[in-house]
Amino acid sequence: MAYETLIVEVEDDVALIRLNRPDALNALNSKLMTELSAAVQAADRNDAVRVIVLTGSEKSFAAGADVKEMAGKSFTEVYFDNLFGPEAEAIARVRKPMIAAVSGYCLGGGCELAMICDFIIASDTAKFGQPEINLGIVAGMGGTQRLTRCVGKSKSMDMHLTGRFMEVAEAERCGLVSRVFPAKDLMAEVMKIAKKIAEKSLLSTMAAKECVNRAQESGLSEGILFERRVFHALFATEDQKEGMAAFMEKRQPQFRDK
Ligand code: DAK
Repeated sequence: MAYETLIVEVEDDVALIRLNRPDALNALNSKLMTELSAAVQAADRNDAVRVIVLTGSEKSFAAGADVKEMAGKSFTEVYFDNLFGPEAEAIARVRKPMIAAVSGYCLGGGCELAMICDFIIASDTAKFGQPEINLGIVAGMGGTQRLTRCVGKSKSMDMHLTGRFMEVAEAERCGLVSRVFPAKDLMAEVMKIAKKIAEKSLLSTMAAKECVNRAQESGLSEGILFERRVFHALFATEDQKEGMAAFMEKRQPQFRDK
């Protein structure tokens, strides 16, 4: 399907979704959010896709929600329209692994979008921030919750209250970013990582994602019990038998998602 604000390619089990509003540094407008939620849901349903990569341009992953589109809206409008709520929820409901590949600006709704992904791999030019405070608003797509769970209260407060930008070294140090590569190598490295994940059993990558996400949403003992039950359940799969047999026979596993 052709999109106006995205470029989508599916190759070697990976759907690469690129935000494409270069004139606005990939600011998230309604069109982009509608298309993005449709594109990730299509990738989630597509049997040719095992991993999704979400990226922007080298200059900007996304500079936030589109301020020009939002500026004149009233409370009544954003409340009744539930601005971006359904789209963000649809993106968060994706069950396949989803990586954010971030270069340049990753601000406001852009940072929130990256945090909805399962993990963030960034280039050395990436800058993260929640600058909504400078616009007289607060984050609206999960930023106060996800950033706090990720980096802790003190740094999250600092980011949300000052609106400052965080360079990538700090982002990696505080756990917002899992790995950093030079900008010129970012996409090649991310695609290698995505393909590595695509080689695993889709049953176990989806189960692992579900278990890790439980850690964000439940107490420790409930999360541990959930993980244990998922672990037990995977013994009902052929891929578990194959994975363990391959280990003992000192060969590569041939997973069939069964
Ligand atoms: N919206 C609209 N246009 C933007 C934009 C944005 N967020 N960011 C950049 N642009 C546009 C600029 O207006 C400019 O357009 P022209 O003037 O050329 O027409 C073009 O992109 C290039 O930007 P600059 O000329 O400003 O480029 P610089 O390199 O000088 O500066 C910058 C880059 C990223 C530092 C700067 O553009 C900037 O500060 N941008 C705004 C960053 C920001 O405040 N982001 C937070 C937006 S608020 C919700 C969900 C989400 C949200 C809220 C609710 N719900 C579910 C309820 C999210 C809110 C936000 O993200």
